[in-house]
Amino acid sequence: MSVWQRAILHVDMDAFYASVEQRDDPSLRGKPVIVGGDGRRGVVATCSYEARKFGVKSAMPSVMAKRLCSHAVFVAPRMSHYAQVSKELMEVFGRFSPVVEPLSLDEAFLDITGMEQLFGAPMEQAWKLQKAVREAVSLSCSVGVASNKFVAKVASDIKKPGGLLVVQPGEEASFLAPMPVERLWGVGPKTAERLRSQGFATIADIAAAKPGRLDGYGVMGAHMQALARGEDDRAVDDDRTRKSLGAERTVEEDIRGLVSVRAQLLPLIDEVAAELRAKNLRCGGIRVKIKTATFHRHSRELQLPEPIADALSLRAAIDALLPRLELDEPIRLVGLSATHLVDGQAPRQVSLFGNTDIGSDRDERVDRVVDGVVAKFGKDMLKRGG
Ligand code: DCP
Ligand code: MG
Repeated sequence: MSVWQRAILHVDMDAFYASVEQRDDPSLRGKPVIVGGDGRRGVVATCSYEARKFGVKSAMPSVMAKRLCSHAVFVAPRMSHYAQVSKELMEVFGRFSPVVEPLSLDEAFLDITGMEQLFGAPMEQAWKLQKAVREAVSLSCSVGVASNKFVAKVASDIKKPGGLLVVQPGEEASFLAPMPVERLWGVGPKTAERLRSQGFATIADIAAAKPGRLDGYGVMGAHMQALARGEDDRAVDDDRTRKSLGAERTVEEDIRGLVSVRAQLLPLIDEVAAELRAKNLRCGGIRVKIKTATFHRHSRELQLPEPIADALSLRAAIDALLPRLELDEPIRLVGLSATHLVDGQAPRQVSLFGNTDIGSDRDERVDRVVDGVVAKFGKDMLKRGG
């Protein structure tokens, strides 16, 4: 019998935009290729592995990239072309599992639990997927397989490019142990610095932290420790479970940092809350997404202890979620989605948020009154303070 209670595959294309450009123009093959703007204010979206040898990286100013690798060839991004290639990729992924969660144009999680009969052991499935991708689009990808999403994602990254790594069930924690704390989801450069100053250098240190030592990080503390121990029970979120509604906004000038992002999200919260109530729904999760100035998308999701539909609870949930996003790059779009939608009439549990007031019926009633006024007099009549 298989020891795999769950098998999650993470696939991520190698140097995606740059590899597409090298594929389409043979004269670029074997050369350091940078996809991005080469003007004075240009930014590197990505670069070929030949350019990475010189230290060139995503999100680096092009001016600096030129200094590191003066003979690099710059190519302007062709976003709609990459989106088309991405569609072809997702079609290939769909042949390997009915449960596919795309994370961006070039990566996805596949739940391959119980697919051994069809495609063989996880290692074999991963290998077949790499082969199918190469045959369909002539591009290389890296694949990781593990018992959960987090470990699978790290596994796909560790042997790039062209990597294939299967972390056996039970080996998750020892696989992660020697890695630096930045590997943990939600740990950006600032949090990493703080962790190191407190003596946490590796993931093993976080896994072994005594109760209370991570309290200063709020909900993130427990979250980090679970990941560090190789525990992550989030499901692969395919179309059926991803039923959501949301709102997004492109900002006029790029913004950066938590405070600015939060300010952009506040009006979206009211929109989403109003739509939930108008459709008589509550959400069991929220997702915040951002798109950077280089069109890189990234998102974080929070599952709520109970479904909510009022703006105050949504706001509290977003404040819990925001510290988990990487907000250091310039950002051009922010979005908010309400996920895991449930019938708004369903009976409610006793509040699991305790005294924090998330999800209290009173808030929802207040919001309904607001909805009524807005319906009568228009949006600008009422705005929440603070
Ligand atoms: N991207 C971007 N801006 C960033 C990071 C990425 O525009 N800051 C774009 C370009 C990438 C694509 O998203 O080709 C996929 O991102 P990855 O992080 O997967 O990077 P690559 O696929 O380019 O390289 P790797 O081989 O490291 O996956
Ligand atoms: Mg990639």
